[in-house]
Amino acid sequence: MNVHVKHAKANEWINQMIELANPAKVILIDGSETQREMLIKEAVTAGELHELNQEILPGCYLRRSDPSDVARVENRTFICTEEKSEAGPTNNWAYAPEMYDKLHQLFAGSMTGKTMYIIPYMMGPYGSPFSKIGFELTDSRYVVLSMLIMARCGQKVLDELGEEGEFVKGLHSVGTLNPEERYICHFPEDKAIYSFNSEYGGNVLQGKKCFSLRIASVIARDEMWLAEHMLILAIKKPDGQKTYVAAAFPSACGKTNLAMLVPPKKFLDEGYEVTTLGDDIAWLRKAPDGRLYAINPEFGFFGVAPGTSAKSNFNALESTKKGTIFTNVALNTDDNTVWWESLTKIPPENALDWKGNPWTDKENVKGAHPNSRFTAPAENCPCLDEDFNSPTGVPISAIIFGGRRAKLMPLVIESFDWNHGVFLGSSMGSETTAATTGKVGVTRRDPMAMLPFCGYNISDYFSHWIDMGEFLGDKAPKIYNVNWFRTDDDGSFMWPGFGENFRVLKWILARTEGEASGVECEIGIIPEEIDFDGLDITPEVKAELFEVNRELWEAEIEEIESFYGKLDYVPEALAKEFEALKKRVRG
Ligand code: OXD
Ligand code: MN
Repeated sequence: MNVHVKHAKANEWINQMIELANPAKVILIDGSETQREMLIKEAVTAGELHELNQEILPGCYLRRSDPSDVARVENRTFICTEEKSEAGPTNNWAYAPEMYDKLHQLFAGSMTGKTMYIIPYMMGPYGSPFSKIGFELTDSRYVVLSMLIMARCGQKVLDELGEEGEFVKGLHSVGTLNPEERYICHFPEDKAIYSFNSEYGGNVLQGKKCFSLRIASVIARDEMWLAEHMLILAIKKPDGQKTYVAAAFPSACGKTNLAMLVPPKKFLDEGYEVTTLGDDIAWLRKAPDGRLYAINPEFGFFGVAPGTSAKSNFNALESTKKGTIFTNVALNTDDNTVWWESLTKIPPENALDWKGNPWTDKENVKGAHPNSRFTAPAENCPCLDEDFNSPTGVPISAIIFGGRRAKLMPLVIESFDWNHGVFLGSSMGSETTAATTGKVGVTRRDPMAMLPFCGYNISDYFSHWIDMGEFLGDKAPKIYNVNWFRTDDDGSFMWPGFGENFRVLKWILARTEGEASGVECEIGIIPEEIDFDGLDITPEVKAELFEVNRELWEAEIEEIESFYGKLDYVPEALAKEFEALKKRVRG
């Protein structure tokens, strides 16, 4: 078996991998519609995909995964380098030569009797200085069909690669799905990714977390840019002027909802509009005009289905109405469509649960897995920004960090300056919910929402952020922290969230234009006034949303101390910020 691409180095490596995995057949993914349709047909015939009602959901399919393979596996995700200090204390580290030996044993003959698909893919728009190319060699048709949604793939990518271009190597095999021997491995020094024994998107759609965050963060450090776990959105003012914002939130904080937010009617009537560039990842670079520009390297949305409804996220739901692969949702057998918790108030009468069993005990059994997903083409999104494919990207005026903090963080604060903003990002935390694994209500430190995604030592990553501030100088975006999840004494959310979050964006927008005032407090700048017009909340609640409780901040300082204490080092600029915070809180 043998394949030929024009790029000599890529060709050599691909053929080595073919020899190693020993597939019966090799298919190069060319990005054509004919080939995609053939693969869908084969997948349906093989029982890998279930064809949904093509009148209601044209081009849509349902996939049921192995029940043991439904989420990212952080404990089986490795950064493999020569030195442990490269990976740092927040990553699982493996000595690269040893891990290569292990993987080469696992992959030897792993595709015997199967087909290897060679996917040339590009993260980022065609013809863009931001974009990067990879190959994923996989034995899964589901992965191929998902990658065709999530990334730009095929001959056009090979054309961009040419004979000398750089590329990231990627090998994936479904193996036996044995969770004990599951490996999601990154070799930043060789720009290589190996995933074995999983077929879950976050583990094996290598363009996403593996390349666009873990490997790209290392490339970004070396090339002086940022690869971040951020959505990108645009706010259009009634006069037509657009401002772009990037925002990082840990998983389960409503990132996709914010990315596709529909402003309250009052603001729509005034002529405001929000458009979406991305819901998960941003690559940000200094452009010739000195400002920070961003692209979304992805081509689709890999969103959590439960909780998505016409009310919570109309645009996300619309995005799933054609050409979408649903994974681990319930099947409505009355009309052969899909269902998940909160899609509608009343579940379908006749349905199969995500495992494919008749769904009878609706009280105690979930119809859809809590991490069930839709893999939907971005171009379906009704509010997709017109610059989604722009090779130059969009200029970012504000960076927002956020998390779930029941009592601590105000609705919004602006950082005093770039370094203080980096401090806010570096120390940010989010309280766990039932949807994430582990204990409920525990604060997990998740700096810049990158804890599971930073491909190198987190201390160096913080230093890199500080350096980026210097590099951007006075053209650096302003940095904010938001918290939609503040609760009252009964544990109820005080802020309505969803579309109403637009009010916070509007204040941020005004700040970036120097048109709104703020008040300095211990932890940052809070709004003097925010547009609450038409919102039914009491003055007490309004005040409480911005309250800074010194006792809680004292406890937070201790937690940050303990988190910083686990790092290899704290960059001087951040240590200074931390000292300044302590003084302000205690002063
Ligand atoms: C995701 C995640 O799937 O962050 O995007 O977990
Ligand atoms: Mn994510």
